[in-house]
Amino acid sequence: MTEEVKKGLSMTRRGMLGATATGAVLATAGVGGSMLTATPAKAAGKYALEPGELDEYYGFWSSGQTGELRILGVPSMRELMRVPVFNRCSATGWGQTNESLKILTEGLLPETKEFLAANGKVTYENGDLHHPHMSFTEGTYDGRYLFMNDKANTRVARVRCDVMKCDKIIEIPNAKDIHGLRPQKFPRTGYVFANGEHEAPLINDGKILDEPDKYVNVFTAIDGDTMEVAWQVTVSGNLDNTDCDYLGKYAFSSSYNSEMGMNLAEMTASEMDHVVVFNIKAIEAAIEAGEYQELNGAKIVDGRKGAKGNLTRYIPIPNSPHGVNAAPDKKHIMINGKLSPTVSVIDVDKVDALFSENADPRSAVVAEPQLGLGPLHTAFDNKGNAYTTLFLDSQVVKWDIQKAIDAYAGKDVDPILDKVDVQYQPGHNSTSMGETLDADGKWLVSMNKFSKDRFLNVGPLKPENEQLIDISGDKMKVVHDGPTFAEPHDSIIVHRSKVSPAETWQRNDPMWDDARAQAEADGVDLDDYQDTIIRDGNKVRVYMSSQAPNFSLEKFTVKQGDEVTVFVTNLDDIDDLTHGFCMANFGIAMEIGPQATSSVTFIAERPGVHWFYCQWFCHALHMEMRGRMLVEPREM
Ligand code: K7E
Ligand code: CUA
Repeated sequence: MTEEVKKGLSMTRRGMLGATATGAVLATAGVGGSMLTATPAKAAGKYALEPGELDEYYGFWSSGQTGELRILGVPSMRELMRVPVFNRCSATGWGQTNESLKILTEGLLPETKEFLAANGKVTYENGDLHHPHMSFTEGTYDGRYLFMNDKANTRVARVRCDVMKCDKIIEIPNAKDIHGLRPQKFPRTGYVFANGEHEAPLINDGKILDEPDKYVNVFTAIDGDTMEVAWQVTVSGNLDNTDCDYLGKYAFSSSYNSEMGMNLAEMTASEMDHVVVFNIKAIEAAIEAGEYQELNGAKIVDGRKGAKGNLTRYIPIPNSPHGVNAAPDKKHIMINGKLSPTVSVIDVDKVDALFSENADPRSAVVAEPQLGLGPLHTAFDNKGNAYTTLFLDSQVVKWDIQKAIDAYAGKDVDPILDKVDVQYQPGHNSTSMGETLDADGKWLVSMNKFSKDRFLNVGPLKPENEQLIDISGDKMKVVHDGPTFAEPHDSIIVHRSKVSPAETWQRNDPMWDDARAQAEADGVDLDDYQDTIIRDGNKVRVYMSSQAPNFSLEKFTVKQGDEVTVFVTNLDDIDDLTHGFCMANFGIAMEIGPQATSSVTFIAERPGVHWFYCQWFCHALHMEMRGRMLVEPREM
């Protein structure tokens, strides 16, 4: 009997004995990913994995003003990877390699390129990534892409789940500062809906300045397959968060400033703000019929309050709503009150009448439970319960959706089932598979904005705290504190059966199409590797490969002032054999994954001997993995 089989057998036997065996089950289930179904439901409650055990879920995390995507394992809450997106990365060369610069620049608006050039830059160097969400097919994750917003510079990015790298970034025209973002759930993604948060003149060329009554806000639907803007809708009030139903009919965006106020007093003046309902089919029909204005390459329709037609409706919601969350019952959309202690529950089926019969918009609201102070976001289990963060109360409240509806209809029932303290001040929360039809009710993560005294003091800037909560029982139980650097805005918790990243790159990956085309033009075949140095005026292209523990070129010579492009192809084809290329004292470093090609361009303005080395530990002789760039001085 092989060890493998023995382990499998003992796993099965012990698995039946109860909770003590969950460790063994998880460990075995992880091997090769072939026994995913062996992971038992009773694993909920066990969050501390033994060394070598794998998590049951991927957590995809935003990082707010850090600008990257993070991958955690849930329930262990171990950070597994950082995926640079809107930021720059010293380790991988994101923001420096030609491959990443293409992605970071090609989707910028022409006016932005000009503006950046005037400031000596080619792209934005910061980002504010709030909302990462995976693509859907038929209401559940399909493991193709992750989409995410950049509030700081009005962009939307896509990460490929096969390699966990960003492959597209677009800047959204006409809108200002993309905040809420959600992919279409049904029939598939499809659209990625993106809220412009801050209002401004639609043509923002300086002719209109301090005239807020002329500002508008813009909602955008992006085609997630092509990463192009499909259409836009102008709206009244600003747009905060967004979500869409499971039927493919409507998207919903909250507005905390229906007043279009410019200061805090004005923004919070009225008792009621609103949620904007976007009628997807009607908008598509208007675009089809040519009833749009074209501006900066985007087709815009008018969905402002009082606009004719059936494109939008405005449902009044108590003061300054924030999070928008679609329940996995396919029927209810939660609008979180923020300044109001309530969550307003919209029945999607009742939304039809707002459009077909011009029914009172409030008739779509079927519950509005008082939950506590500062409700921001709501997550769901598979038992009809909702979990709402209470920012001011520093709690998560668990409540029964049906009971809330009954109470609103006049029944004497209390929808609140449980409250748990979190440390401190939660913003988003997310449950395992909770934003899909496969919500499973095992885990909830509360992303708390403050950690205060929870960790060793590291100075005035503190980490934030994301807490893991076991929701498998009647009572919620906080089981883990996790400090994180700025800022765990939002996350999704995805069962590992939904995602299957590659172990190595494919040699013909589109990521280096440009490098491949250049190589071909230079007579270099990237698949049948030969070292080649091409001189093309003052441009020098150096093609080399890496194979532990060597670069194929031990040295190359250029002239001072040459524009040098180094292409490195990593010929190692086993998993976890990444090399690096760091050109010392040139500020150049990049990652080259197994079977990948990476390239970087710089001006060799420093004469003399310069070492390049592999900065990614790859072999016992990793230190020896180095070579020289000899730069001949101009005068000689
Ligand atoms: Cu999703 Cu913080 Cu941008 Cu709520 S937002 S907390
Ligand atoms: Cu190659 Cu270190």
